[in-house]
Amino acid sequence: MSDNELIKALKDEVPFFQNHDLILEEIGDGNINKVYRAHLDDKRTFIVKAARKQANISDDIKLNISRGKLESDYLILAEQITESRVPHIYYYSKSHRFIVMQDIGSSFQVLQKNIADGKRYGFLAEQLAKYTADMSFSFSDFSLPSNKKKSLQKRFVNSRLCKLTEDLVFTEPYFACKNNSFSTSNESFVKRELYFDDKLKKKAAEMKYRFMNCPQTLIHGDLHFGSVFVSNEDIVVFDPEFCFFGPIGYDLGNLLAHFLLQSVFADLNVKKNDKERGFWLKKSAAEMIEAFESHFSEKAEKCKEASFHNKEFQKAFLSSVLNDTAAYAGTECIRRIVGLAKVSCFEFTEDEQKAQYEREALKTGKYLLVHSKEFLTADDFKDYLMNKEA
Ligand code: SR1
Ligand code: MG
Repeated sequence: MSDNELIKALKDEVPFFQNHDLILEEIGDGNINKVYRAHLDDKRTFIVKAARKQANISDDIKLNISRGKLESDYLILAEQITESRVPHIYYYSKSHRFIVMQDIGSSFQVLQKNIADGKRYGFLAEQLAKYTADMSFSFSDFSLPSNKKKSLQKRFVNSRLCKLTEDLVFTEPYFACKNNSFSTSNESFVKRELYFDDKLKKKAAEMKYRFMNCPQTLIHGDLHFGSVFVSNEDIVVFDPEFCFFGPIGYDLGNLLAHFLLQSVFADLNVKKNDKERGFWLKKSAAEMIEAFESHFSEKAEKCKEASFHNKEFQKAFLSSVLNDTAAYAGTECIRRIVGLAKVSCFEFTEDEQKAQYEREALKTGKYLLVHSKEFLTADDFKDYLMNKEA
């Protein structure tokens, strides 16, 4: 759909756009959608997200344009659970497949860019933990009646985007796939450490299977630092188009990976005097997991379902969530280095710096994936993170 066709559809369909002039300013630089700020003639602004049939990042990837429906449904539910730490949804167009949502304003910026620019936020770890704990608990069997959970699970079947994750995160990074790219000097390193490491490939296959067969709760499905806005006091989570009922540890693991991808960059001192920032990033990651553990256990202790009121069960459950968290942090680190969709905010002045960064981030990802079963409590993450070199 062209911009003019979109403007026409917006004015025809959205009740509060009728009788207004509007201008669309394209603001999105994402991989698979077009995102605009709509300026109305009365000075109000809204965000409009239009699904594209193929990914911006690769013409070979064809997508379903109905995915915005699940994204709006997730955001409507999350608004209630998370005290509005998501944009408000005003309208979803079934016929033209666009979403009209709240423009949260210029006091919020994308976390990924701000973290890369060196900003630090004392509240970040706690708010990310609270968001993931509140969401994952509220849509799990700890909280929902069995039949309600199953009908929601059915509603949030997101086959096409899950398949994209299955391919891009769990399959392609582990063989010489045409979508993969990395520094030429790392060719033999990647072959040895990824493509020919059978133990690693087995673990990646296990985590893929678990991603496909573990409907524990409604997850965001792509919760990286580019899916979070931050202001001086708050976060807002957005872009949950990959949402579905999956393993609780997937979102938390993705967040952990992005703390680590940033800290590896900082620890290598690519920008001078960055070591202290690397320490802050690892400390924040450890605090996030500790806060998640305590929020989730606190909720589980008060859960309504009597059979889950068992301390030993709750402890074991949380440990398995933390095993998944470590493993999915590992798969996310690996795919963001060799796979199709990279983290775009890192700048390197020399090729060897970039190659070294890739190797360190891959070693980090591998360690977490292969040793995931050793991460049973938040303290295990703290020990690892606080003693981690690069
Ligand atoms: C076709 S690229 C898709 C990737 O970008 C999104 O951010 C997701 O991470 C997805 O894997
Ligand atoms: Mg996205």
